[in-house]
Amino acid sequence: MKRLLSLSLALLVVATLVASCAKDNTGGGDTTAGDTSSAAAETTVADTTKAPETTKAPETTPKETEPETEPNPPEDLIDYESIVNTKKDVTNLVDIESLEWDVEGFNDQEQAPNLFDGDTATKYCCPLPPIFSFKTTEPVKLTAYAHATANDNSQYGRAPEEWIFWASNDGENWVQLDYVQQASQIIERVDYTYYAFLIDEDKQGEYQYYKFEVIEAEGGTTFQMSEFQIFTD
Ligand SMILES: [Ca+2]
Repeated sequence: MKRLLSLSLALLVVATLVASCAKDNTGGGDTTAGDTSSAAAETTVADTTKAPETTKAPETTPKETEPETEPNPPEDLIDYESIVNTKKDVTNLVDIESLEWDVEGFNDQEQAPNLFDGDTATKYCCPLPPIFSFKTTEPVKLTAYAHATANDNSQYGRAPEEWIFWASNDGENWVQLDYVQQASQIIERVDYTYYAFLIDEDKQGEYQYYKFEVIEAEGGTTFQMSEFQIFTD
């Protein structure tokens, strides 16, 4: 009986010791693991917080510069004849007396009124970058416009390469009807040739003042154009 009691006691002591060891180990483990994971977590959190900050900046920069560098080529080549046949040419509404241009032609025979004489053999030819403006005799909703190359575009590439066509109802507050870059993707080095451009539906509206701003020519520092036309539906 005594033996049994001592064995039981011995077992109890061993059990208590084992339990105590396990507790210590777990406790120690917990502390160590806790410290490590908490440190790791802190590092990870800190890293993750830092990461978006650094990636955010470059992401914003390209987005902001994208519209400036993004090419805005003209629509696919539009058949000029189909525009003439399906739309109404209202170039006769241009009040020639209202025509103004800020860069003088190279001589008296190369001034802006030549744009509206119905003859591709006469042209407006001047140094870049000119703007010409005109008023129509009544407000009109343009859906297309066209311009023609002149006598020696095949040789020098003086047709406009980049331009903005503006419209207004008071001659002071302007809206953009069309903005074209890289026009040489469709305007070839040919002479006396008309090219038509559609005005997007969301840009269309009744206006009476118009302004054509040439930014670049295809081949250098000289701009020329023989005719300018406007169309409505
Ligand atoms: Ca002309």
